[in-house]
Amino acid sequence: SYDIQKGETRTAAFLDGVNPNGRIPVLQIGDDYLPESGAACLYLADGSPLIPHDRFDRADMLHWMFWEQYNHEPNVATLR
Ligand SMILES: N[C@@H](CCC(=O)N[C@@H](CS)C(=O)NCC(=O)O)C(=O)O
Repeated sequence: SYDIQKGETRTAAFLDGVNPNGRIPVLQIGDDYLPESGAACLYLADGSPLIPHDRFDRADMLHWMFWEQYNHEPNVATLR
């Protein structure tokens, strides 16, 4: 884990090796690192019933994921 209050996601090691964007969460999959919470959700839910088969429902899932990133996350989730 990384303590963002101590700047642990802004070290050269983190920026070079984990996420050049300097932010968490980052999902580690073996030797690979996957930044962005939406990408992690998609990776973990892929192939499960959480991803709708229906074309519209799948796009509607993305509608809420994009809404979360554009409206909720910058205004509420990262506010400090
Ligand atoms: N769009 C990214 C946002 C990630 C983000 O903003 N993470 C914040 C914590 S909630 C962070 O790592 N802040 C540390 C910093 O900016 O130094 C996601 O959804 O994963």
